[in-house]
Amino acid sequence: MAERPPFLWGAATSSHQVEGHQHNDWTQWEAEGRTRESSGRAADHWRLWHQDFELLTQLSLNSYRFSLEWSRIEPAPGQFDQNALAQYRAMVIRLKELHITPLITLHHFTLPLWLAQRGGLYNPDACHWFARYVNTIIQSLGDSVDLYITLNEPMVLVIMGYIMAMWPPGGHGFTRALKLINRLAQIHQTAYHTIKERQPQAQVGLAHHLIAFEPWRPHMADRATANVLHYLMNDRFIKLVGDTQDFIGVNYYTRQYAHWSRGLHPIQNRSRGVLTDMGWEVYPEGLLQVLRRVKHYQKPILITENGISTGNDALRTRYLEDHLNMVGAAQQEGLDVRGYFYWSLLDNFEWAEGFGPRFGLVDVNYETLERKIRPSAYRYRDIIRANSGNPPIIVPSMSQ
Ligand code: IFM
Repeated sequence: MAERPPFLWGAATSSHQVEGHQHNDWTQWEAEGRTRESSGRAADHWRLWHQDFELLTQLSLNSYRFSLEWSRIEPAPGQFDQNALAQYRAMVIRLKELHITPLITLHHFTLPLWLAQRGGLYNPDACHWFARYVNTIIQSLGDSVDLYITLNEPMVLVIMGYIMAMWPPGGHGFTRALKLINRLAQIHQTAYHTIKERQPQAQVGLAHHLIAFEPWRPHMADRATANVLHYLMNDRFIKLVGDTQDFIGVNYYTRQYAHWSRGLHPIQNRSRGVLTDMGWEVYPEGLLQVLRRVKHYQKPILITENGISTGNDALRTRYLEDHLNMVGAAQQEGLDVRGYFYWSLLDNFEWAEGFGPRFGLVDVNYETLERKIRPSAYRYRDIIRANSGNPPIIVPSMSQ
């Protein structure tokens, strides 16, 4: 029998949120004053990645999820920046030396400016251009990476950028946005085949943002609305891409409520339970609920993001413990959960919200760029160390 791959204990970041020094559709959006702050040098991970990778080791992580910045790699159509590719290659090599498995995201919300100026993802050639970029990466990284996420949270991208106009490109067209969902599925599928042709052993999937939807009241109409929301926001994209995903990537953060009178606009309940600094309800049971819902796809599951924005690190510790307990419970029920990536390794640029929300296992001083490992990260390390054996995950008590 093939040996079971080790559980992936990880942390995640994305290029625009930590690297700094970007030149893409988001930096343009920021320059237009559409965000609280500009990303600027962010955590300067582009320069300080060496030191950040040492943090991964100190925390006993065996995997790191990060994204490649398309605008850096292909600053002009068809022109690939060899220095950028060389740096990403060096990053992957270093991770392997440290026995850390890279999980690479190929697209995490940002677009090169040249593509944004040509209609962005609406351009019928976007699919072909993305495949060309992916092909270049596969050639450059070769066999050293065998875990890929093509798109991060496609439904969030559609809602925030193309329906609510809160992110670039600032669209409001509902019907057009629905078409974009199909386009994104096509972009993913083409990228999936591009990778698999060159590297059949690679495991390729997406990171889906899944919300635990519940009816506001135990009322038939609210229950029906919750089911519609679950279908449209959580399920539809997973179904659309079907078998072109080798695992289901789950990004889980919170629960939201459905009220029939609000239609497709779910409600955040701000008067119930503990809230994060972004006003999201902390609801660990929701993680188990969404994991149960993806069970029927019968694919391995990776929790590709789960985390909390808070200035109260004791709350982060509790969050980690409670959510990891849910992962353990899911495994006990027979769910094939193979990895957990805390969002985020570092404090990061939280899109329209700027640098205010603090998600990091590691505190970043944006004046000095000094990194400081938070106590919650040490607790995470201790849980990892206590779980070197087979699943299910067990969260040991603090004194053990
Ligand atoms: O910071 C984001 C990330 O880019 C995508 N998933 C949710 C995170 C927290 O909002």
